[in-house]
Amino acid sequence: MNFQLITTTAFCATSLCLPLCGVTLLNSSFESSTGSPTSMVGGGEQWAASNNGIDNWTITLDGVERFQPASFGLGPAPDGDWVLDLAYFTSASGGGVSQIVAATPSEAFTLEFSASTARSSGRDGTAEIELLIDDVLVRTISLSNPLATMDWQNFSEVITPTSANTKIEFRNSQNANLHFAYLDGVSVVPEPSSAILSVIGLLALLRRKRS
Ligand SMILES: [Ca+2]
Repeated sequence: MNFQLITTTAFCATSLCLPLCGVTLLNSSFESSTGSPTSMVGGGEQWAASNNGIDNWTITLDGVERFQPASFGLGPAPDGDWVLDLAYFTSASGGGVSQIVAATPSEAFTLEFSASTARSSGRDGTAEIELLIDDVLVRTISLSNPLATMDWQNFSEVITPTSANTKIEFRNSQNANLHFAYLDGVSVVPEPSSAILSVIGLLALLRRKRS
């Protein structure tokens, strides 16, 4: 394979990744909701797990908080206007969100997301965000920020699905009175090798049809 073909293939993989990779995460930035939050506390929407109104996501453990950081003078959200605090209100047992995505077993993809914590309002400036795939803990993100303002960091994790329906869950299992666990900008990116192999297969199929 020469350089031009590699370049062309990589371009096609990027251009065609959505229909090829088949992994789509909906409302990945938590911008939309349906219905009314369970309560409003300090200007933030409190969504109990029993009130599953954050579109396309299932609220897990006790619940989550959804709010617009700019309205609190905390700066912009990494993506859109809204973010989540997985440390739910005054819960001592945690909060989270999950979504089941259609995937191709063994076709790896990269999960990207932004996370932050802050030290204010009695919270100590640390937090742990857990990433679970199909209910199995695959990574714990330890956050630390001595400031009262948000300090967003970007993270990524390569996921190799084992089933056609892969459950992605983010959660915080700490005492919400002591931690902020902010999450936003979740996205799915196909692994280049998978995408390129898919494009190569598609090109081969087209060539056979023409011959
Ligand atoms: Ca957002």
